[in-house]
Amino acid sequence: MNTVEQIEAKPRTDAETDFLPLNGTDYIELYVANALQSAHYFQTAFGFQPLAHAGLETGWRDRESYVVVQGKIRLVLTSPLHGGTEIGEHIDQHGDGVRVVALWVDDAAKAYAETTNRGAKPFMEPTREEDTDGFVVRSGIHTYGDTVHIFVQRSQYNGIFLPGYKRWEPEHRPQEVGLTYVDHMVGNVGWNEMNTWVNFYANVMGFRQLVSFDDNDISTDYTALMSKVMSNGNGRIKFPINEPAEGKKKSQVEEYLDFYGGPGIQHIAVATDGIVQTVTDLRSRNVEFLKVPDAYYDDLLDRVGQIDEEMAALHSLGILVDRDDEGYLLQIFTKPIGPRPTLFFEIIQRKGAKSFGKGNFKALFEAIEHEQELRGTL
Ligand code: TYF
Ligand code: FE
Repeated sequence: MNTVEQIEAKPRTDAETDFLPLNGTDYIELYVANALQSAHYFQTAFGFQPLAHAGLETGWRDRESYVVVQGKIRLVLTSPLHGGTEIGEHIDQHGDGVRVVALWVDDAAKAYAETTNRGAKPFMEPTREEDTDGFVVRSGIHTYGDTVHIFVQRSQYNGIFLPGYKRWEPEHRPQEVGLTYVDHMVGNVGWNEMNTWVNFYANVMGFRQLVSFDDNDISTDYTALMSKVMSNGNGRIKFPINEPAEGKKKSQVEEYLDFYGGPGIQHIAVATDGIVQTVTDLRSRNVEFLKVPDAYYDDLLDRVGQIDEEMAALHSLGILVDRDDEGYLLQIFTKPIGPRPTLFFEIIQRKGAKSFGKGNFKALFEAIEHEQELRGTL
């Protein structure tokens, strides 16, 4: 059994002192070279459903966005429509990657004021956008690298996504695979930048640190990194932050920084209520996952105790299991989803556990190192 340093396990109760109440993740926007094909990929491979579209047909001249949805997870895929745009520059620097982590709030002007007054770098002043379905207010601040947080106030909006978007109804509608919500999103930051960003989420956004691992935990024989988990007041938003550390081999975080051209989102963890079926479906659609050695399953039952799932199914699908004081979790990691070894997805099912799979770090990081070796980047 693996014990996690649980500095602050429960959502805090002092809701009235939370200066930045967040209702959840509103959407995740990726800047990509070909939004139409990316949307197709997220539909075909991951079972997202088409939701909304904006572009030339809706009066935009410089960009096009497709919005896909599964459970509460909304992805926005955005591409430029000509050269010389901020989007094109982002794609040139980073490859396809996450530009916006949008957070759902009741008051976007207040979220902007509270955070910028505490030192956040402004990205977008509170802006009211409206159409015949009502209005939203959005505002935004910068976080690490070129990543931004946009606060979305949508209580007065009944439209399909945001003003300016039209419902998108293509013929192509592969079934969902059971993804339900964004569990956490991990950021990789630069050497010695961990504390800067931990302090940013603590002081500017009112988050608290949940779990802390230091390099002794996870850089002894395998990948060198430090990881701290920041969580908002009600626990709905969890942002682990990784920093590279010196180790025997090149840190996977450093590899990310080299290829992403700086800090950014490393993985998006999406939840499911039935990971065996979800991963079966994803594998049938040829989503590729990291492979841990068969030996991982030899002592798994000793390590995690009795679980509801069939060990043989977990083994054949490559699903990892870890236990903490409150329960257990099941998780699996995709390979990077583009040409650069940067962004990947995690599929996670929580059965009581609030932690992040520390007991799997060794097997996971060895699997990542194996991929680095194949890439020649170790
Ligand atoms: O989010 C987490 O902490 C786990 C484990 O580079 C993890 O998913 C941590 C670092 C990393 C890959 C996975
Ligand atoms: Fe994770």
